[in-house]
Amino acid sequence: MVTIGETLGLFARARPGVLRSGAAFEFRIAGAESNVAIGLTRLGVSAGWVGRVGGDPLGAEILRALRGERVEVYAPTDESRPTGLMIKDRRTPTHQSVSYYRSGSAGAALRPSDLPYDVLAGAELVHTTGITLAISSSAAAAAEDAMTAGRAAEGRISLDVNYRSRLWSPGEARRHISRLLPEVDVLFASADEAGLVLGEDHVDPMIAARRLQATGPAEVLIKLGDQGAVAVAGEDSATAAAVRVPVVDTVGAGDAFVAGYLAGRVWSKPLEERLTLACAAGAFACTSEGDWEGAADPDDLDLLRSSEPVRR
Ligand code: KDG
Repeated sequence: MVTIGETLGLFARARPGVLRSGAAFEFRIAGAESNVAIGLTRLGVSAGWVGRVGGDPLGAEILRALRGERVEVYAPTDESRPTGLMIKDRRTPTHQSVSYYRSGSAGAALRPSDLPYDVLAGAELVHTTGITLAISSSAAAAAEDAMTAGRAAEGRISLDVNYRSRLWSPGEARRHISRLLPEVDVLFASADEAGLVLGEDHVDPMIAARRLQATGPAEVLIKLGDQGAVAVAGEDSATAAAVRVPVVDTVGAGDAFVAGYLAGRVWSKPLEERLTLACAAGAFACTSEGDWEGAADPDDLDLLRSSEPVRR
């Protein structure tokens, strides 16, 4: 599996409170597509990430962290641009807000000539998100070329809508994503994102999944957060309840869900099992801080069924 997108340096407030001088921050990295790649490698599926980083400490940390998670990295270092940055403010224990400092970043300068075409030709699946389509026209062109290369080699294409209102308008997102749907095999969306792409609000999730399927993707997954998820694949359909967990941080749960589903696909699990695995992986990611740090390995998923607080 190969994912394509921008990975950012991330400064996250260590404790809830007002953002003022003296506030303590933790330094991490984050990016929807590399989160998915890590989610896959944690589950034991080999995965690569394609991007571009600046020749700065943030870029170096991205390369180190992804390689440390056994992700194959295909990312030139751009000495003339900074690595993009994200600041996560936590005003209350349950409320986070994100500011991006990514315009003109190395990641946004990703372009088709950066793509490892030989690797894409051997990939079982190429995954990207609406974020990569939104950050710049060259990154969107790279994502679309990667999709074309993956398809030409009979790989599958996976797209997570991942709408970010700070990056583009609903109309821009709808037009761009709708144009690509005939080329997509597996589509992930939240209920709101499904409505955005369909141009209709409050559509029943299963009906939305079938309507999206009619536009191209054979498999459509609608993520419903603490309500679970629904899926259609060809004629099949499935629903799964959310797994109840103590929630620490929900950011990145959607990426872990995607990784769980795609891992189930590689392992040729039936639709219902793929969806159950996706929900378990998404839930597990909520139990720790960070956009990818809580991604589950197969043993972790057993913990969701265990009532023992300490294993010895
Ligand atoms: O899905 C979580 C991502 O949104 C996060 O890790 C950072 O890629 C990111 C973004 O652009 O918001």
